[in-house]
Amino acid sequence: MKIAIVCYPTFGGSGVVATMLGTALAHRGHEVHFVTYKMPVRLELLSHQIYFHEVDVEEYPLFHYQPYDLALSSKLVNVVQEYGIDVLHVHYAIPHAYAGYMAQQMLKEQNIHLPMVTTLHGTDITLVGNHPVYKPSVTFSINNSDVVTSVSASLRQDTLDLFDITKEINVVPNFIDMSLYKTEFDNCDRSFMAFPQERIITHISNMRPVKRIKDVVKIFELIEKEVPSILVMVGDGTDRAEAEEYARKKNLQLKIKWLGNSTEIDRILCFSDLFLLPSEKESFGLAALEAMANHTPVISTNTGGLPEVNDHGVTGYTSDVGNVQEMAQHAISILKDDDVLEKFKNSAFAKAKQFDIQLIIPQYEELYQSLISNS
Ligand code: GMT
Repeated sequence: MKIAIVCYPTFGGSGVVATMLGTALAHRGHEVHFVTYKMPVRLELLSHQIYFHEVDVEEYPLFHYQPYDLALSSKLVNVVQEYGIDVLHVHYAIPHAYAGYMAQQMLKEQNIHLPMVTTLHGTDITLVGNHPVYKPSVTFSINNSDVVTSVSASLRQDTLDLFDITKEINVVPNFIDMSLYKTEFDNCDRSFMAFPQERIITHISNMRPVKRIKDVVKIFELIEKEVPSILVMVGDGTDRAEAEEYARKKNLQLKIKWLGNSTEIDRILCFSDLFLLPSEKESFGLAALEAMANHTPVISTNTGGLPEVNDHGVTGYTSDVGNVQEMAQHAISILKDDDVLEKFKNSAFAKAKQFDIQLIIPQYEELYQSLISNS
């Protein structure tokens, strides 16, 4: 099949999922065309099966806001005409599903039918999309997609609760390529990061308010009093400065390493003992799954789709949003005992296997195929 994928190319879960999906589809023999404004961060290899088409938005003094959705829909029309695309898969509803719909309408005028799959990722529904400014367009784009998928059962329910949806929503969970991870538990080299007696705790996110990164520091503050440990903070965003300031006030600056954005997520997770994800909202929690694939148990909130990934008492623990005391107690119970830690590490890895890419990609292929056969 010839598949066009639209996504955000930055450090965000939806872009990472779209990039992994496209790469895996190309390995399975499909021709994949990424259409976005920048090369996706995790798209390392351009092979003859993978194409990247950059959406250029012309600066014009009259425009206070540049019309990206217009440029994207025009680019889609050009790519479909030039490469004979069979199916369009847009990740994140805003504005991708809207631009995809416009491209479909323009192509219809030329008797070209372009079926569209829209994957809902989370904040496009629970935060931004739900805002009255966007809601009518998001509702329209979802209802007019040929197939709609959501990355968790919880996000499916949120979508049905928040919008007037007439379309069926298929749950296709996020995934991970387990062939990249070792099957035997193996401590990666941690000597350059921490002293031998210290546990390594990690958090990875885009550090926006929804991630509650000050809670990460507060949880660590409590853990560190009981278990010698360091905290590795990966990512960057609006809330980083305030959390750093809090850490300084609490004299934790020597115990916390702020690494900024990184393309070496697996290398970092490989030497981690615990992953913290105290988010306000999380439709799935791809970072938690990446941690688990690296034998790292997860302390998270019980919001959104997180309980579908993180099994309470098995792969880690889940708590109510903001309950830093309980999250710290759970973390300490895992970290203070080598045997308990190893048991959690192994269970986290076993659960991650349920989300192996090999089990999920055929679900997308089947959806594409059904659309192509019906056109
Ligand atoms: O909030 C983020 O981390 C980025 C955001 C995105 O759309 O790029 O992530 C959302 O999609 C991810 C991939 O499907 C999910 O794993 C995240 O849980 C979801 N984030 C939220 O719902 C807050």
